[in-house]
Amino acid sequence: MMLSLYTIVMGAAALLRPIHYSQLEAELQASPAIQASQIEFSDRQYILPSHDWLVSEFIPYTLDYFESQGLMMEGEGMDCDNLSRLFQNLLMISNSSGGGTGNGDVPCAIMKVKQVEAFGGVPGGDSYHSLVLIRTERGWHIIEPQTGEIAAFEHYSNRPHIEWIFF
Ligand SMILES: [Ca+2]
Repeated sequence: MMLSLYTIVMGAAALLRPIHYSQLEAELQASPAIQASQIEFSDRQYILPSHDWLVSEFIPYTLDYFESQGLMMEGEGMDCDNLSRLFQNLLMISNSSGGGTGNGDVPCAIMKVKQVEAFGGVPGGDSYHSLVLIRTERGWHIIEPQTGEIAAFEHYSNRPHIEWIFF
């Protein structure tokens, strides 16, 4: 089977303003459930993506991309951590396609949690789960890459069960 790669371009209008990792770190640590040792940044400088672009263009593109490539949950080689990383990497490719990587990476992290409460179509229980944490101009949000569901991080019920956040 021939797999084709197509990308969605994150143009200048989708990138809003620079933000330093220290601010991102401080915002996350404002939550009593999150310690500094649980957060790892790869860069110093990030740039916020447009929330509207994320919701109306990037998330639908990603779901369509997964489907078009036959990428679905199958064994440990294609499960929640893999789909989360693919989401993050597709966002990185979009930034590169738009020529914006010189301004920084998008603050999009892989988050490992114990999925105590259900979210985004994934049932609760005592299993570990991976999903995406992202900062837009409207604050912090979590995204379930399997379904595209997005919610404000402040309302995320599994916040006390976060293991780590990796940007
Ligand atoms: Ca895996």
